[in-house]
Amino acid sequence: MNAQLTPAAINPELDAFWMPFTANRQFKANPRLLARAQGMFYWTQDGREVLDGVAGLWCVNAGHGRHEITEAVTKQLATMEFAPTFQMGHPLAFELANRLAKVAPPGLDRIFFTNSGSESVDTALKIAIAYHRARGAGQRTRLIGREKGYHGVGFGGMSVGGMVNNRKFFGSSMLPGVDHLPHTLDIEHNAFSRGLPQWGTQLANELERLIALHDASTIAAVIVEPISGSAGVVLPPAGYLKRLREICDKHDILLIFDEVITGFGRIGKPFAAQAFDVTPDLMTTAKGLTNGAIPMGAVFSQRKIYDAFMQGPENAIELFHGYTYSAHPVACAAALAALDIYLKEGLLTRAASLSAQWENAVHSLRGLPHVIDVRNYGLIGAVEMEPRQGKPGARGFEVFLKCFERGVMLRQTGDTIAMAPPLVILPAQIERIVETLGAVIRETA
Ligand code: PXG
Repeated sequence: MNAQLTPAAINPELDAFWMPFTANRQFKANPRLLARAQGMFYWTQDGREVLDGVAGLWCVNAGHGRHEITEAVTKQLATMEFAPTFQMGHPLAFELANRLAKVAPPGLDRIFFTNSGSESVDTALKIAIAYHRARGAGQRTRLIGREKGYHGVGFGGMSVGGMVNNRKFFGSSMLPGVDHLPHTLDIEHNAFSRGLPQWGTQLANELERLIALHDASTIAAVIVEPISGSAGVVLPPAGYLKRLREICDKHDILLIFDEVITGFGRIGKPFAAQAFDVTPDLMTTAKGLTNGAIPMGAVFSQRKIYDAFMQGPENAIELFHGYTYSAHPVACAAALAALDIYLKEGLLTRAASLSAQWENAVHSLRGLPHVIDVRNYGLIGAVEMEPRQGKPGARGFEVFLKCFERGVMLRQTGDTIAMAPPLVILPAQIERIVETLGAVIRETA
């Protein structure tokens, strides 16, 4: 009976896996299966070598197959595969939090563990609301996100997010009391900016308008990505994040940086907060935390926020929130090993020394057919192409696919190609990424 209801499968062995954020039918008709990885490369199931231009999915910052992580994980699995962190603890959780606090932006030295970026975001939003309540400002429950923002797929992150496809299918199931700042992508003023765009700092002042509309006394937090990746790489205009910080300070509103992509060295400092010299109250991370090896996220909190919860009877739970796998011992082992590699090899700042070459390389694509913008910062790059008439995303997908067929894996969002290679990339590999992408764009109508 099922067979009559569903179209005949081309690859029945691929049927059962409902793939995330994927055109399932298109993929299963022409699958791209990765089987092995080492260093800067993947190998497909049929043995083809593919240069990884996007660090897996913005997470494998130290490159693939790091034996230090494998060994730490293997050892931890053999020693103690699981331990609860509700009313119990294990040493690696405390060690990891202490070590992370040392590389964190100033004051962000209280750390809550999660299993993903989405969980980190929902955790940070809940902490922000509960923090105000703990200080007697329980009416501060509103949240402000931004158009084109991506904060994962939980109900909280979806609600403060601003990518329309991630929202529209879920109807009215959004959190109430959420508003959005305008996004900062302005090709008309800023096309082909090298590094941060100069135009658009004043867009931060829109926060004052939303505050005037709702009154500051109702607003808990503002959440933004310092640089957004998912929406196709959107950069903050110079001075924009500082302005957001000033406005939040003036009105006692918490500022949350979602550093799931920018964290762990992506833009030349451990975190974007340090690169842009703007310190948030809460910072969400995941991805590079374990080099992508084991799922894990972390929310970094200013001490004043943690301290605000530490009141009432000592036997009372201060924050009614957490996950079975918060600070999972195997994830902690992976994160500690990843952090060792990052520090030993200088990877948390390596992007800074490569960024000039990277910038020149990606901007060499300016002037190619259909290219309407090139954006870069640290080891992040994007090339935006004009959409085909009536077929948004088709050109982007074709370019992505041809690059993959020629041995370079990139990310496609609509007609934008995003690049974010492992931070161990060699100069010659930067050239290879850009040469392949350039050749493909030249021959794609
Ligand atoms: N916040 C930000 C800023 C992100 O970039 C998340 C939260 C959610 O993380 P999890 O671990 O729940 O997926 C992300 C995730 C892309 C792409 O194509 C980006 C992400 C995930 C998948 C694809 O750019 N970012």
